[in-house]
Amino acid sequence: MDVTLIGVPLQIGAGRLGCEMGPSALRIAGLAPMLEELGHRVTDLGNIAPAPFKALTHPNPAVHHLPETVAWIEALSEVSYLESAAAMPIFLGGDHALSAGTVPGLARRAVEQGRPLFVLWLDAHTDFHTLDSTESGNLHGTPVAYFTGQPGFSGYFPDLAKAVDPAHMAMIGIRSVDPAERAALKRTEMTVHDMRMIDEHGVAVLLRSFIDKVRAANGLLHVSFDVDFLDPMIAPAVGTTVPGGATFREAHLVMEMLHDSGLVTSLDLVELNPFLDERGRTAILMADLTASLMGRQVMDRPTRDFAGST
Ligand code: NNH
Ligand code: MN
Ligand code: MN
Ligand code: MN
Repeated sequence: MDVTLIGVPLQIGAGRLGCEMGPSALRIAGLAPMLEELGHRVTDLGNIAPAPFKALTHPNPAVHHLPETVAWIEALSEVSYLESAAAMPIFLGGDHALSAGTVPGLARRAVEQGRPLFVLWLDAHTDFHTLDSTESGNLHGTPVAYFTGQPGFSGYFPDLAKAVDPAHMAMIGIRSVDPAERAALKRTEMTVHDMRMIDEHGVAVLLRSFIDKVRAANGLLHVSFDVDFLDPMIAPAVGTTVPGGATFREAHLVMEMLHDSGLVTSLDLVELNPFLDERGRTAILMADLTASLMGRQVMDRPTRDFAGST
């Protein structure tokens, strides 16, 4: 497969600085050679830069770095639209505000291809705040509300070519939801699988039903992978650790099932903060999980069963 790596040194969407170094850490962890070893043709575009900033303020006084974030969204939505034409883009974050750019660009591409865009959100958080509801003002908490077309972004974030249908999304790993997000999510058809769902049913059952849905609709599948989906014991390099996350084995299983589905067309790797890492272990784990998503297996599997029993 042709794979394009795109570095996004964005950090002002998070509450602590450091995600700017994420793209470098993922490169140093050996992501490109790992993918090449699996037979992929990898092109690294280097890091992108934001569009020019325009002065912009929002009535919610908590909101910070709005002009910079908008400038990143503008640049990213264009890059993700262009780079998803012929190859699989992997966005090396950078904080999760970057998905407010990548996903709208992919949604525009999906319209052109006449296929619906589905999004798998792997995260401890739902990132479903609007500019009005965010209390931290950290805009990495807003991308899902924005790209699913919730009200309140117009005149601030760019207008969407096409909103993602919340019924085309699943969130897995959730364990931190603010009251305003909870109330807003209830009004949508979003599938939100919290950690209790994983504990009760196993992650494979939850993921398989989403994969089946994407396949039945002939959808494109974007995966947005926040480091804090993982348990902080195995992935300390993130500013917003929440205990009780996905284990090493659960995360690998998710990646391996996604690979076997053959449906994933783009990927965000976000929230890696190398300043908080322990000798690169989180960066290496993220690269390793990406390799699993891109086809690394322990043993070859005799058949790929697209009917869902993988
Ligand atoms: N919901 C919180 C906020 O909006 C936390 C968001 N932080 C994240 N999201 N890391 O993935 O501030
Ligand atoms: Mn997130
Ligand atoms: Mn998170
Ligand atoms: Mn692996």
